[in-house]
Amino acid sequence: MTTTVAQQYKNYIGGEWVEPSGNEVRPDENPADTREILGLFPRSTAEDVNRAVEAAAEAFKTWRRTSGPQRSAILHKAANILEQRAQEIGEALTREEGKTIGEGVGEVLRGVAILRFFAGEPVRPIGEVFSATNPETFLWAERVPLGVVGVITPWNFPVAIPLWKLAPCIAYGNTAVFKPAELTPLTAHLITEVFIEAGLPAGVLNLVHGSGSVVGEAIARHPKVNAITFTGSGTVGRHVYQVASERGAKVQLELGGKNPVIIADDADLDLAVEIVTSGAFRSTGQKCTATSRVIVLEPVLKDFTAKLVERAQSLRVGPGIRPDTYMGPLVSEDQREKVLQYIEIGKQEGAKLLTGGTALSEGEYAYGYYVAPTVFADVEPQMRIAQEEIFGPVVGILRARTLDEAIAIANSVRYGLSASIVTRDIRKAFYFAREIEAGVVHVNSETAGAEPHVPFGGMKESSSFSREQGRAAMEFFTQVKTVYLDMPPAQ
Ligand code: UN1
Repeated sequence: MTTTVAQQYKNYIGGEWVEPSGNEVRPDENPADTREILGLFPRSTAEDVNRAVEAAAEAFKTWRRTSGPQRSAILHKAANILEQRAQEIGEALTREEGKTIGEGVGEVLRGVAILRFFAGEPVRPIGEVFSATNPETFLWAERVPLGVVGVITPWNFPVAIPLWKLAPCIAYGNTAVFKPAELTPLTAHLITEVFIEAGLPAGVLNLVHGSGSVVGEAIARHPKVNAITFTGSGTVGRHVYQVASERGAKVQLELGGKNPVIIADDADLDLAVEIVTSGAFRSTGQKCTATSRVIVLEPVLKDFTAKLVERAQSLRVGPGIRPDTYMGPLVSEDQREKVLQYIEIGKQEGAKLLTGGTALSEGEYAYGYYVAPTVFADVEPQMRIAQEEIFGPVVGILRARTLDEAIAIANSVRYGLSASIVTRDIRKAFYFAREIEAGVVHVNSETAGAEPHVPFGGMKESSSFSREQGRAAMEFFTQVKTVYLDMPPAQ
């Protein structure tokens, strides 16, 4: 890899690529090979946020009045452009975030599906008609936009998550100030290009690069930002919630998870191993929906554990750009440090390290943030590695004597995002679906993954009750106006 002069990128405000107010920049590095710098991105200031919010507020005046079919046409066009650029943008995603090329291109195609779903929304019903007490009254309730929405997104799905926020935001007539994660600005830039090419009017989407503590904070505090949708860590999310809700803004949070898979004593163990491997190690475990606890019924504990360890050891770890790689690097040095610290904590707590547990830094791993797929056994429900989100390729095995005990363990965490059971017994599946505290429940499939046309979100500390994606997205991105229209007396 030779070092070339990195391109300097800009913000996109009011329909133009603009220089940030300051001159601080941040290099965007490839976590699989840190010698590669993908670009230099602005570390913007509150002044840049202010410009973007003003542009979004100005654009809202006309965008809210554009017709549904018009908005629909732009989103359909964006979907087609993104589809044409899937390979290119998928590769950029892999080089920037580290996930495998299959996952990178797959995520872009998922973005296409998200855009297509939300392209349909402006031409579907947006309200209800009621019968009023007075027969001369025409009474309806309609969904209207909120205004300027702050869209703050994480690095782990740098195409899908921005799109599943921006597409409904725009579809329902709002305008956006988009602050992507500092670790993945290039994909945010490319998504913005797609919307521009699709003919989105100036000011409807504004992109401001920079840190959470400066740019995110300024968005949360800005009086003209009517709503904020945030996906990221619990600590930051709660702070955003406090700051923004205190001034009366609407806030939506999608936070962490500590997602369990229960392996019932009748489970197909090969299927169970595939479900856990994919859930725990795809995207290097960096999904809020990743599997991090496997709760295994005693009769199958020994067999399942042996098979999982064998499978984890067989995974090809390497740069995501190589087609045969199963698992890429962690996204950054900080994330790798955090994961390695949790591995130490697990060992100190008395969990048994069965495989992995170390950074990989020799040979082809020398310039990347790699950690071997890691499996712990003898994990107890109250251990920190069983309670706290690790966000890396680490999975812990817990034992249970009964299904009730397994479900009680599964529910014994602060989070409630996704959960799965592997069983052939429909009674167990049904009982699990009823008792588990999770916003997304799977039976015989992995904890990660989300279809674009159905509600997505968690219970307990995983979300703020509102759901993303599907028609459920409308609840956050709109408000209700009820209109009583009385016939005036005839002249
Ligand atoms: C998925 O499992 O494919 O940040 C989606 C996250 C979640 C999205 C997960 N909000 O990982």
